[in-house]
Amino acid sequence: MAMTKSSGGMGQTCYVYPGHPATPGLVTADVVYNRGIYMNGSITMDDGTVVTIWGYTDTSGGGMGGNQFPSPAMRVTEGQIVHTVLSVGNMWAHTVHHHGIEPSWQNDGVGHISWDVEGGTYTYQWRPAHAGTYFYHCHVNTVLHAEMGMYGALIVDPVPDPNDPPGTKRAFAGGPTYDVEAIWACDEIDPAWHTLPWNAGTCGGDVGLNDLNPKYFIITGVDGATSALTAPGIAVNMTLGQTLLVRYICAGYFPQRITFGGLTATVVASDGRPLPTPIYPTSIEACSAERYDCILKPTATGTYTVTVEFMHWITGAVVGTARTRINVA
Ligand SMILES: [Cu+2]
Repeated sequence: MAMTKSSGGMGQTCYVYPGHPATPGLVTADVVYNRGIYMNGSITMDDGTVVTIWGYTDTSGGGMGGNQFPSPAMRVTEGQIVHTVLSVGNMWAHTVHHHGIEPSWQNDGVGHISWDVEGGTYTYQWRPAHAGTYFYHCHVNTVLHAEMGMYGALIVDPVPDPNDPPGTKRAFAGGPTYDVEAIWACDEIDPAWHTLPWNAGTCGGDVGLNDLNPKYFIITGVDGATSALTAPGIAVNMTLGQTLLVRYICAGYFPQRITFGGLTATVVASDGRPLPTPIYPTSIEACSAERYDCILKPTATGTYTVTVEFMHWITGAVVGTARTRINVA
């Protein structure tokens, strides 16, 4: 395939290899995810500021799908053959990179070593080998596109154990069971970045993508200043005696530290692999794209405030905080 510079939608598009071919070795899938693109989304912060968001839509219902942030989750079972059908239509180039999954290079969605998808559709074929917590994101002008919100959760469940009662949920084969699940993708937002165009910096100009000054700190797409404390699907409501699995995803660029309001977490897996032995830290520090699977079994009713601190990558100073709650009744 010739490496050509595309004229692109914006007339000045460097380092884009748009000639995506048919997927090699395409076989019938067990699961299909259809994804489109939006670049006209927004979220409203607790102080009223509206920030532009880009992401993937779920186009399986026909049409373009809604503008969800984070993008709609994918959930598959270990060993399944999965197709992610990315249709960019007449949008500029994007990809889907299933972070932590290990597909062939043609299906890895890393534009610079395979191809960007510019115009039309590409089917990513992949097969998860390890149960755990992952996420998917765009890998075109990655520093910007991931910041703009082009990511979603990717959960790989183990094959159900035939000796388990039906409906039993496990973090991984032979791993701990859980009753309640939280998926917390923690991220920081620098509003200045969210005004940049799709190809900002790709032609070599300095557009400031080395200078991150976040003003907002979010949990799974919701402002962690106040809203995430009670947001449905983020704040956890459980009863005493239940077991909670927190799937913690560091979706930002600054290092983060999470604490669970006095609850003791048992970290059972990281980055899609079980730990040899669980660890019981009082806090967990995570770097960009790291994931930690944490089991929590509260021993008393109450409200526990979960705190995520975002630390400057050079000074280590805490530059922001996001919070949510675990309510145990
Ligand atoms: Cu993109």
